[in-house]
Amino acid sequence: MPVPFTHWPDEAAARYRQKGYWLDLPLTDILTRHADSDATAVIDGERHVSYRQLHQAADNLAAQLQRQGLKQGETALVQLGNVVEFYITLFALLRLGVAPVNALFSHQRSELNAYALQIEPAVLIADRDHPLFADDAFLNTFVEEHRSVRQVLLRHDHGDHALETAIAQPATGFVATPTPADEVAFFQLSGGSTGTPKLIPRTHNDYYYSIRRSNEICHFDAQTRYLCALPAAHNYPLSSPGALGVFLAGGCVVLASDPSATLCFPLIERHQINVTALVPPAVSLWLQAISEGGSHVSLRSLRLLQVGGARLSATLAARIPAEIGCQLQQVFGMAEGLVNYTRLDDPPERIFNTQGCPMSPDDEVWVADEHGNPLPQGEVGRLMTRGPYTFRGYYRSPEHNAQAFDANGFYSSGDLISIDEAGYITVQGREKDQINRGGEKIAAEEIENLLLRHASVIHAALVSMEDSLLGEKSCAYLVVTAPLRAVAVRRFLREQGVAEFKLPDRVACVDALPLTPVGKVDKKKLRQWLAERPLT
Ligand code: AMP
Ligand code: DBH
Repeated sequence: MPVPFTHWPDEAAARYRQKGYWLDLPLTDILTRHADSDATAVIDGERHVSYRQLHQAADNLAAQLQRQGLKQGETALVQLGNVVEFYITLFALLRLGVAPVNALFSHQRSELNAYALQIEPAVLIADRDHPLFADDAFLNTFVEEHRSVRQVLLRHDHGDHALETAIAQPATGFVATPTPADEVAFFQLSGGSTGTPKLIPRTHNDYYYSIRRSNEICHFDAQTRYLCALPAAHNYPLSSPGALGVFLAGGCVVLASDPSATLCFPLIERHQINVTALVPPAVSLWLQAISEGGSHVSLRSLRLLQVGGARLSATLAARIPAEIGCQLQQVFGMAEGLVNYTRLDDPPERIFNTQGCPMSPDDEVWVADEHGNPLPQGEVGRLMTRGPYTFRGYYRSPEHNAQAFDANGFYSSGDLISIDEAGYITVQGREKDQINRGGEKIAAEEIENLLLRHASVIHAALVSMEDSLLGEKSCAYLVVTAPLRAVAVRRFLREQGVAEFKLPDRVACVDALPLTPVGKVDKKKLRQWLAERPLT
């Protein structure tokens, strides 16, 4: 049984095939086409892994999982950081036709449980280096609560569960069983705006096209040496063009566990990195490190710096070529599909001031007013889009889909944008109830629900506040029955098992939350309060 998802209408699918966007090839073609190459595909610390070895390792793992009874149409929950095993596992599961959710390494109990509840995974693949899996306490509860899980593999495990052992078993007689190219290959994670994190089904056809087209625009080729310093599972460093773009082109991916200058600068010099992808706060920290002059490392090999995930100010943008000495590319994308790039030959003003234009000629993007009607060119309104690699529905979320899509299948991303006469987009704001903390998205409702579990909390509202480094941080406004300090609130949330970046940066206890005329919490007013009376 294939994983259920919202298909594109037949007419659209036929058009995308006819135009050569959908090739009916599995995503694993990205790797199998290089199966005989001894060029280095991944550098992870001191480990250099060739394409041949990567391909072999993925098949070994796939064969081992197949022998243990894993089948096409099943799902997997994976949590691996920026390590070569992440790509080995991804390709292994794709070869088997098992669709993974790749949780971020920063995710904790709450997120993993929410994903597992939705996909009912047959296998869990995680890492002993993650605090959750350092001992068996969480693992035991997890397999107890999620009865679908038949198999557990752990990186850096010394016992029966070792992922490395499974990867080392030769894949004799293995026959790959990928899902059909127009079925779900894996799930992407949405930044979300609802109580439960939403999953985005991505097919081989749509994802492969987005990667191929990204490579054309970003000029990735066999000489590309890409530093992956953002979370490897995230859509941006995975597919825009990201590591999968590099593999398709036959280049080399170098892994870094975080985007700090201390870690990344020496890697850039040592491995002659020529392209990388950052979020705006990391750019600020890189510029600071350069201006402090403490680093004697040369970044001369770096030719292209992609910046996306959150709004980049024009001031910061202009400092990139001037102070880092490389070209800037703005990337405005979403795990749901649509990705916009400034083009490499765009004039500097366009690169500094816009978030680029859609990558595909068949991306349909327009701007809607609050009633869903099209606005004249240049005006600010809601981004509406559909196209050859933009999904048609969140996994098993009919109520939410009814709101997120219009009757013609256009997805409303919750971003407020304007489009100029050349078709370039500027992100002007956001309508969705989400905080973008330096590229890490927080769904307000998810945290509010957790806050309401606290015995002293009667009402809770999470809103964004301006921050000079991260762009936005989060502030929790609480109505309480007994005084609550910020440390206690954060401790409570940590105990609920939620990712650290989602903990409120500030907490304010108030007598009542402001309401709109219809009685909803007035978040605009709350943000106004914050701007007028910044909390210390
Ligand atoms: P996600 O749903 O987690 O994939 O996050 C996608 C969202 O990130 C978009 O809808 C935007 O709100 C935000 N985003 C991504 N790239 C940019 C960018 N370059 N500028 C402003 N916002 C961005
Ligand atoms: O923020 C994002 O989700 C994002 C940013 C840039 C993305 O998914 C992408 C490029 O593909």
